[in-house]
Amino acid sequence: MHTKGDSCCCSFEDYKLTTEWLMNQTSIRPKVAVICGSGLGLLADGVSHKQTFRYQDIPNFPVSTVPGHEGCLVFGTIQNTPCVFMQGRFHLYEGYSLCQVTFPVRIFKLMGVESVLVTNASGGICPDFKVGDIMLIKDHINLPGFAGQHPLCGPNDERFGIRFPCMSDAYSKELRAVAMDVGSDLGCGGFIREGVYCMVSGPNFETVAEARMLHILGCDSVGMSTVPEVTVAKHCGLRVVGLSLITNKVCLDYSSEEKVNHEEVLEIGKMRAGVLQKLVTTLISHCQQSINTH
Ligand SMILES: *[C@@H]1O[C@H](CO)[C@@H](O)[C@H](O)[C@H]1NC(C)=O
Ligand SMILES: CC(=O)N[C@H]1CO[C@H](CO)[C@@H](O)[C@@H]1O
Repeated sequence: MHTKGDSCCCSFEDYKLTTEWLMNQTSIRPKVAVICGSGLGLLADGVSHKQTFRYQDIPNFPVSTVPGHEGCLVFGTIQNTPCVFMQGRFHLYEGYSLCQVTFPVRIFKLMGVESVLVTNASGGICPDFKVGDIMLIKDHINLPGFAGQHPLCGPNDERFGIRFPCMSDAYSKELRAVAMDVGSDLGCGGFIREGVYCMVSGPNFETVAEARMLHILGCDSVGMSTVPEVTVAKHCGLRVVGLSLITNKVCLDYSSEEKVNHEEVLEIGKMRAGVLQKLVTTLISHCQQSINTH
C-alpha cells in the first residue's frame, strides 16, 4: 500500500489484488480504457451497463483532489465494446508519486485492456492553434522525465515490460489516422490538429520565458499530465491514442494582458464535451475493430 507523497513503488501483488478485487465486483472485461482529463469527466455519460466505483472504495487506489475531477472508475459498454473510464486522474502537482499517478494503467493491463485513450486539457503553444481545437497527440516531450521524475525509474518488473522500452512510436499511428477520419466524418475536421504535447509538473502555468522555450523546443501544447500514463501504457504493450483539448493559448508575449485560469480550462471542456464524446465513442468501436482484424 502507498501513502501520499511517498516515492515507493507498488509491488506486483498490489496491482494483482486491486485487479482481482475489481474483477470480483464487475463482470465487464474492458478492452479499451479512457482516461478523462480536466472537465472531461462527462465522457463516461454515454456508457451502457454502467457500474461505478469510487476511488476511495477501491483497494490501493489513490484518491483525486482537484476540482472538476470526480474520482471514479466507470465500467460499461459503448456500442458493445466493453470499456472502463477513469473520471479524474492523479497529477504530480498534487503530491502523488509517479507510481501512484500511473497505478490505474497497470490495473487496466492486468484486466485485459488493449487500447488506452487519454484526454487532457492543454495550453496551445503553436501560434496556429485556437482555443477549442482538439489536438491529436503525435508525440510528447517528457520534461519531468529529463530531470529524473520518470514513472519507470526504479527496479523494472519484466512482467509488465522491458527495462529500456522504445518510446518513438508511443502514439499509435493507425489510431491517429482513424481519429482524423472520424473527426472529419463528424464535421470537426476544421478544428482537429496534430502536434507534440509537452508535460510540465505544474502547478503554476508557464512563465512567458518558459513558454517561449517550449515553443523553440518544438512543443505545440503544454499540460500537467498524460505523459506518465502514456509511458507506462507503452511499456506494458498497450496501444495509445491521445486527444488534448486546447483550453487556452499560452502567452508568448510580454505585452499581452491575457491571464489563464483553471475555471477557463473547465469552461472550454464543457463547450467541446459533445464533440469529444462523439469522437471518443466512435474511436472506441474503431479501436476494437482494428484489433479484431489484426
Ligand atoms: C475474489 O473472489 C474470490 C472468490 O470469491 C475470493 O476468494 C477472493 O478473496 C476475492 N479477491 C478479492 C481481492 O476480493
Ligand atoms: C487532466 C489534466 O491533466 N489536465 C491538465 C492539462 O493541462 C492543463 C493546462 O496546463 C492543466 O491545467 C490541467 O490540469
